[in-house]
Amino acid sequence: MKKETVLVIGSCGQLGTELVEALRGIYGDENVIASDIRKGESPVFESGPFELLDILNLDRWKEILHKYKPTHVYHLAALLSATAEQQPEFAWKLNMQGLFHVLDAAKEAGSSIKRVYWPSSIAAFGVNTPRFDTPQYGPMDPSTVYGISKYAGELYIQYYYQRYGVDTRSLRYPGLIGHKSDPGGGTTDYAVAIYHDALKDKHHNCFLKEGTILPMLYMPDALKATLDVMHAPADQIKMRMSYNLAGMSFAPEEIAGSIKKHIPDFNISYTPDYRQAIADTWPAVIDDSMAREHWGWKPDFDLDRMTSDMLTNIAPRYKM
Ligand code: AKB
Repeated sequence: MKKETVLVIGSCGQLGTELVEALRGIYGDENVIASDIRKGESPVFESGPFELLDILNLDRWKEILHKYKPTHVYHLAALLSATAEQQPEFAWKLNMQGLFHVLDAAKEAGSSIKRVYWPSSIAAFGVNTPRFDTPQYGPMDPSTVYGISKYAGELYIQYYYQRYGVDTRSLRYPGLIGHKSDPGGGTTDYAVAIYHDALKDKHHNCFLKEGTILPMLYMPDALKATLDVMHAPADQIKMRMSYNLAGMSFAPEEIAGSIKKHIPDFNISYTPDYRQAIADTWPAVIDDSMAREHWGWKPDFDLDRMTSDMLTNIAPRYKM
């Protein structure tokens, strides 16, 4: 029987770095191939195979497929919401063409690529989506290129499942918060920077305004959800677009309040920029009951538990 070989595309980003580590713990270092357009600095990339891969380069993509014959592909390479608004044409190309390269490869490989994971986002929702208890199905009118690419991608992964039998799995991530690697180019990134600023300067100037409630998820929960949805038996995945997923929801002043419990003289100021307009089109609180019912999703972390874990883990970096 062929052993499982897992390929992670876009492995050096915030999620990829931690996912590669988690996958290597499950499948073995040599069986998880990390790949990205450039190599990340984390030691995790020294613990097993790493390949340079621009997913838009079809020849190189085919070379990697031929070399490793992956059974599971996690395709994470994308421009996030804020960066994508700075270069919308390239963002569309990367987010969509990259996905088609992966889906077409899975279609051609037949059953030898057993599963494909591709992340969607709360950015797939829009101003006409209910902001509270945001349902799995409802009005979807994303207003960013990133959000449009995520919604289109959701429809395409469902299409490849229905038409070609590609076993696609997907989650609509809220903002992801972790201490092992930094996010890049997202509207929710302040919720990571705030912890570093609190320890460094006891002050954070937030690019979103007070009262901007957004859904967020702590990285250990994001990893758990990703692995659980990929490992669930196919008959539990009863919905082939992307599952709503929730951990917690808070506004900047609430995360600041949670930090103040540990650092009483921490303070926050507000200078909203172009990212405010993006955040204003996103939901505040997600209804993830379908994920809970279908494959048993349940987050472990709330805001205060996350804050204490984040501060404990990043404090050593700022000790003089
Ligand atoms: C972003 O802010 O763009 C991402 C996301 C919510 O998908 N973190």
